[in-house]
Formats: sequence, C-alpha cells, structure tokens
Amino acid sequence: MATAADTDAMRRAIELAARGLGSTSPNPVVGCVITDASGHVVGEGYHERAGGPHAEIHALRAAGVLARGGTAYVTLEPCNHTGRTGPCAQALTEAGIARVLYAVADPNPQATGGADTLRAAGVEVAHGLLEDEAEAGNIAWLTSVRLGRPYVTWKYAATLDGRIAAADGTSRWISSPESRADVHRLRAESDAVVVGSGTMRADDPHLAVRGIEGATQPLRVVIDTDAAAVRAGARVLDEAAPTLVAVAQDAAPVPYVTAAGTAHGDTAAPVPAAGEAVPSPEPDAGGPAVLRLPRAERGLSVPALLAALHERGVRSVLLEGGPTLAGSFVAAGAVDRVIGYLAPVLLGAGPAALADAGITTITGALRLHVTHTDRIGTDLRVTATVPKG
Ligand code: AOF
Ligand code: ZN
Repeated sequence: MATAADTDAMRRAIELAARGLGSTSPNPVVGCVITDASGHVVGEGYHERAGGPHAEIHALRAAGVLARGGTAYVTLEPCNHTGRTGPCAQALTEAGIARVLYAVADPNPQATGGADTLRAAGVEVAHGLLEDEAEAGNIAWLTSVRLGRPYVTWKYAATLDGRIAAADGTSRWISSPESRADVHRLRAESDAVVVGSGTMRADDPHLAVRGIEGATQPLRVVIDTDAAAVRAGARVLDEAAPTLVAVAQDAAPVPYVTAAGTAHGDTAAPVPAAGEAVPSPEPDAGGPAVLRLPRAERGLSVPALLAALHERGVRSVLLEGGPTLAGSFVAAGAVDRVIGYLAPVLLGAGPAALADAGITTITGALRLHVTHTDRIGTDLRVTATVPKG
C-alpha cells in the first residue's frame, strides 16, 4: 500500500524528471527520489541528457550508503539492459535498496524487465503510483516508443473569434508578451519546431529559443514543398539553431544562402524511392540540411516527415504555423495535443487558426479533451489532447 509519504516522494520524482524536458531525446525524462529506511529523502536525481547517467544512478550517488535498506521512487521502470550505461535494476540491488516504486512500465523492448530482475533479487516492487501524472510528464517519449513517430503539439495564437491575422494579413501582436514568452518555453521543451511555407513567406520566423538561459535549441524545420519559400538570408538560416528544410522529391535543387553569406545546397542529393527519406548534410555542417520527401495530396507526406524526424532522434514536435500546415497534420491524424493562446481581441475577418483538415460534416469533427486552462498575461491558454484511437 502506498502511503501519503510515498505519493509525495513520487510527485517530487515527477517534478525532477521535468527538468530534463528538451535535453534528453531520444531518451525519456526520468526522475528518482531515494528515502532511507526511516523515510527521509537521502538522494534525488533526474536524467539530464541522452547518454548520461540514468536518474537512478544520480540519486544513488547522492544517497551513498544511506540508500541501504531504503526505497527508490522512479517515474519509469528501472532499466534492465546495458546500453550506454549499466542496468539500473542491478545498481539499485547492489546499493541495498529494499523497495522500488515506479510509476510507468518501460515499453522499450531493449530496456524492459527491470521489475522482474529486482523482484528476483528479493526487492519489494510496486508499480502504478501516480502513473497518469508520470505518463503525462513523459508523453513525448512514450508516444514515440509506442507509435514510432514524434509526439506532435500544434500551437497557435488567435483572437477570441479564432483568427490569426487581420484581413490585410497584419498579425503583430495578437497575443500578449507573456504568451509569446511561454512559446519560447514550449520551443525549449521541444526537439523540433515546424513551420510551413505560408508562415515562412508571411513572417520570416526565427524559431530559435530566446530568453531562457541554458535552453537546448530545437531543430528548426521548414516545410517548403516546392523549394520556393526559404529565401537567401531568411532568419531561420542563421546560426542560432540547426535547420532542416523539407522539400518534395521533385522540387528544384535550391542553394540556400545562410545569414553568414555562404551557400549550401542539396544539388548532389539523389532522388529517393517513394517513401524513402534521404540523409542530408548535418545541420552543423554550416547550412540547413535538406530532406526530400514524397508529395502527398496536400503538400508533403506527413507520415514520411515524422518518420524522418523520428529517425533523427526527434521525440517531440511543436507545430507553429500556419493554418494550412496544421490542417494537413490534423487530416493525417498526426496531432496529439493542441495549445491555443486566445487573446481577448476581435477581428471579424481574417484567416482562421486551422485551415481545411478534411472535415466536412459535424460527425467528423475532431473532439478534444481539455486538460488545462490557464491565464497567461491577458490571454487564455487552452491545452487539449486528442483522444487516442
Ligand atoms: C534514460 N534515462 O534515467 C532511465 C532510462 O540509451 P541508454 O543506454 O542510456 O538507455 C536508454 C533506455 O533506458 C531508455 O530508452 C529507457 O528504456 C531506459 N531507462 N533511460 O535515458 C533514465 N531510467
Ligand atoms: Zn537505467
């Protein structure tokens, strides 16, 4: 039976795990708290970056000999494999941990089995404490393992009547400064930020994280189907973060000129077979990487794009605009979560946040589940998830 103290310790482990958001991919976020035999917290840790020590190891190091006879609270089932680091199930046993409570079972076939190993070594093991919270905190990685594609959040800022720009195209600034700062936090927690060619042309967005110290920059992805929207000197081509430009397989080769004035391109890229993504120069080679993808009914194939991003270790995608791109993701069933910043502003005319998503009748409407409503500055932020299945 879990006590109130057990719940507190697991809640703390979930908080610790969240510190890794944005810097652990392709690995999960994981937090761990260790209490001694009398229930005092003697060690805490979280997974900080892929390839680094797992959360349990950080917490065990902090606890030292005080871990003996104690309890470990872990947000994810301890691993059972030797990957880039040794198996945590074994490390916990060797440290003399008497009891392990974990929130979510590890769906990764390579790492699973830690609970059985611990039990076989005589450790008391229980699963499921604060499982829903821990699942929500690690949703990007869990979704990626289960579906083989990144977790996709579509974010938009609109007026209360659902418009993202006025009829003449002007849009600065609909949302409050606080909402715009919040978007930088979302970017920092995401592995990739994606925009379409319309947004590229209209806004020349920068897409990097600003104003958050120590933030990991996301991969900036521009969907430029006909290789015509990303122009020389575009802000997205600067050095602030890596950039990937996705174009159609048959689009003309385009040499991109970076802000620094050097030309980079994909002129040597072979035309791949349908459905196949072509590896391109790494973004840190100086210019944007170019990814050639199959065309779809509308723009590029969303599943092919997500598969290529997953292949590159991207576990979470933030879709930042515009309405056409969001429409094609919704139509492809590839949106997991929606975050809308609604400003108390009316326009009465102008484009809607979401363009055609292939829905023509009310029974086809995509019905969401609201998980949070928050006041951000003068705006209302609504977070909603798309029910699975
Ligand atoms: C982590 N951090 O704190 C825990 C993980 O790439 P490796 O060898 O470090 O192993 C990653 C797998 O280990 C990961 O996919 C997950 O199944 C398991 N647990 N991973 O990166 C952690 N506890
Ligand atoms: Zn581990």
